[in-house]
Amino acid sequence: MSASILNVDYSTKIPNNVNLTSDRQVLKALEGWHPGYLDWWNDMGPEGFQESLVYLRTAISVDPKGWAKFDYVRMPEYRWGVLLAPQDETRLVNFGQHMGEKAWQEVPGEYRAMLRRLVVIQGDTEPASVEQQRHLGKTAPSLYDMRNLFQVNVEEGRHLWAMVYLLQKYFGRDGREEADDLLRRRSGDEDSPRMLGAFNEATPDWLSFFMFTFFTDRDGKMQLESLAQSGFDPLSRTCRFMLTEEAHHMFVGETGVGRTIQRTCDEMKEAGIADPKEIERIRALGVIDLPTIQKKMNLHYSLSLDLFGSEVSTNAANFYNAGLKGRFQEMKIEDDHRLTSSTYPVLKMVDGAMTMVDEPALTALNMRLRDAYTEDCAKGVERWNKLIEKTGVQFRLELPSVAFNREIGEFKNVHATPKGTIVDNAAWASTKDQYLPSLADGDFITSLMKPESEPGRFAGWIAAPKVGIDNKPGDFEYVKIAA
Ligand code: BYC
Repeated sequence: MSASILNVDYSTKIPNNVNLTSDRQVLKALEGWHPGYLDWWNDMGPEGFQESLVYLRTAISVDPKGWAKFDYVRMPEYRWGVLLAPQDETRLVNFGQHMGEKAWQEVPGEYRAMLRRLVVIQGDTEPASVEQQRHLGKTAPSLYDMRNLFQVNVEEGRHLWAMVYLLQKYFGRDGREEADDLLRRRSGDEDSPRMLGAFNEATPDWLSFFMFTFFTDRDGKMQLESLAQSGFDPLSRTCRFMLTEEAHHMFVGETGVGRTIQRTCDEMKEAGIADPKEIERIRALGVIDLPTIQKKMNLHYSLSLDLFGSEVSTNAANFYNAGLKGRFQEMKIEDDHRLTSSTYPVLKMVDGAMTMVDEPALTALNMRLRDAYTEDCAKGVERWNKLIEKTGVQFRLELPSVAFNREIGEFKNVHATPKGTIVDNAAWASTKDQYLPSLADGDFITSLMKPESEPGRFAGWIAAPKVGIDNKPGDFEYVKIAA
């Protein structure tokens, strides 16, 4: 593979590895969109830190082994680029009714609307998350964490660019309109909200941010993996490179929650508190008690499950049949990749009871992806449990039932406890605060969110990381805060 495919052209205003200089029309369209993007970033991006120098990685290549360069950057000057994984000329459509055809380099006319919708939904989540997290810099527990937040933010910005490139290049005038709308909608706005539920929720504190990057970015991973299977090759190549960036976001979430847990358990031991349910005594130590961490987890997991859509979905079947959106790791699955006659077990509400029902595999694709997601989440939760176990504290975190706190799909009209018991409205109303963060829990967590901006120091509720970013020493100044 030649270096020119892997490396990024930084000589143009919009860094890219898709040869934009010889694609004048698209370059012009993207240059036309650029000022609006910068206005959006300045208005809706990290509040109060736009002038600060942040030690960020920037992609300089799409080579999996060495694509990033680290340096101090002011975020509005970050070089958001259009980067696609290299093209494989021999690639085929690998599933659905067009299986075996050459992968498409242009949008198939009959699937234009469907494909545009998938690209727009994916694109909409990226700026939404930046909006949700924009106020968190002010309460960062360390410069290390602040830098990680900003890294996640600029890369979500780049993921928006990735989708906007597809819209501008392949969808003509309506693609341009959609690209403008991506800058118009706002997370949580009453009149013009973001498209998917979880992206209109608040991210009020750093524990929420870590849970979001663990659970919601992991939905991103599953969805991007599925879109990376697409027969529409530019979408596949775009998503493949996005996935390499996504890994760091989930790392931030997993280690962030892990370090919170570590600190709580260490402080409990130090104070001689054995019972994790002694919430008031534990909180008095200035750390977040494990039952509250469980509640935050219940909330973010259930919000993220909603992002998979309905368990049984003709949309999902159509996306698959058309060859636009595959299954998680489609090529590792051994079957006919058409799913014309197979079935898949789906958990449904039947006569008021949760029951496994075999559904046609084609319409059960959202359920299947969600199952893979749950499995992936469970592994991370087990790693957190290992941390707790090592400290000797007796407590286990558990993913709640998939019926718990749902707004989309089979369980949207019932109330279920985290254990999966269906309860009536009155029982739900009186016990809900045991399962989900209450206002008082939120106030307590907020009270801990005091910024710590001395290099090498960490707020009292969170442990230091084991290693620095880019192997930097513990007291490295990850953000030079502008006065
Ligand atoms: N909220 O057949 P259904 C990420 C709508 S995260 C609101 O059940 P379908 C990231 C649906 O649009 C990954 N509406 O579901 C993470 C449809 O509307 P229409 C983002 C919802 O279509 C962190 C109707 O209900 N990427 O990257 O099979 C930070 C019936 O739909 C919701 C993608 O999601 C909801 N939760 O599946 C930054 C990939 N769920 O058509 C970034 C692209 C469903 O009747 N999207 N609806 O008007 C898709 O693959 C699918 O559209 C969905 C929904 C999985 C989202």
